[in-house]
Amino acid sequence: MIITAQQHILRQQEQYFPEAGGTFSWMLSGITLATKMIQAKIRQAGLLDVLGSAGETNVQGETQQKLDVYANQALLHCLGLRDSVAILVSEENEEPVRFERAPETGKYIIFFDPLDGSSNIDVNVSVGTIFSIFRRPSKSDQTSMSEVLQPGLRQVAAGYVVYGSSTILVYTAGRGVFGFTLDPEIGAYVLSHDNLRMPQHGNFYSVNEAQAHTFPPQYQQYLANLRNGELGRTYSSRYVGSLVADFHRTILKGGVFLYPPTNGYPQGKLRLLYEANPLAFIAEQAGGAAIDGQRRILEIQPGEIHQRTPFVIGSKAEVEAFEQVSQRTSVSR
Ligand code: P6P
Repeated sequence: MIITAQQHILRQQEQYFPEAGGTFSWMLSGITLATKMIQAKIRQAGLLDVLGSAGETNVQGETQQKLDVYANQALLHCLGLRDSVAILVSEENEEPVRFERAPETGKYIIFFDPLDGSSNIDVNVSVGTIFSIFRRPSKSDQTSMSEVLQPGLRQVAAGYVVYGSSTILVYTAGRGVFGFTLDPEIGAYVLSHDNLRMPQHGNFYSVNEAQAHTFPPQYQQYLANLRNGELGRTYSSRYVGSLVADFHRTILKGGVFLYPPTNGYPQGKLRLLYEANPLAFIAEQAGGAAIDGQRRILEIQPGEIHQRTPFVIGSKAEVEAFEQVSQRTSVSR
């Protein structure tokens, strides 16, 4: 008996968000539709003229790949058609996209990275879409950014799609984590990972070793401990260079992913609102943990929509081991 993502989301909504009256599941269907459009383009990338850059640079100053542009347009279009969406915040757009909707209709704010890791597309490495959903505060001043800059603890749902050897949607609505594999024959996401739990510890660590000499001392000490068996386990290094692929392996196999502060990215490279927050929500819902080196990612009060953060996410054992090293290192300084 197959359970599709739409059926599952409806069931979660009836059970936990009866007041949503179908708007929540209708909104999420906008995301699943857009990701099916994106994956169709990715699967044909080598055949259609979609490889290579669009010749533009995005607000991050990064060269926009054509598929970046397509993915962003697909999500803006599909979600913009959902009346329950009040504001969209995309990695590809400098400012939030606001829809003129009354607060009782436009109830949600959605953040997304439309195609994370897109520079890997040309070499056929997995890429992903990441999304994070908040309720719009009831009393909110449309012009201010306060309704947009909420801590991750207030997310109502979050998820990602990894476009890999298969296309898998993983999401949480605060009641566990569920994975769905796209069945190309029926064009539906089918439940494949029911109540996904992250192993309490793992045997993989995932970090860009080439930058290790520029990491702060506590990160260097921690990585040395992982390598020399200090945690009582042997580890292998795995680094795809595509956040969603590295995180998907971590939630399934356990271990830890890190993007520390570096000379090039003193605040870390990854974005708080549409990369760290959604993955942190999923990790904690699956029994894992996510910190910025000191604090829970979900407790950070954002200051601006594209802000970056250091990122340590994975199994409880590995994240707690980092916190212990970090405390010892700061005491000894
Ligand atoms: P580096 C991809 O560009 C990305 O934003 C994430 O998907 C990935 O985790 C990270 O950057 C890789 O960065 O500096 O190791 O190449």
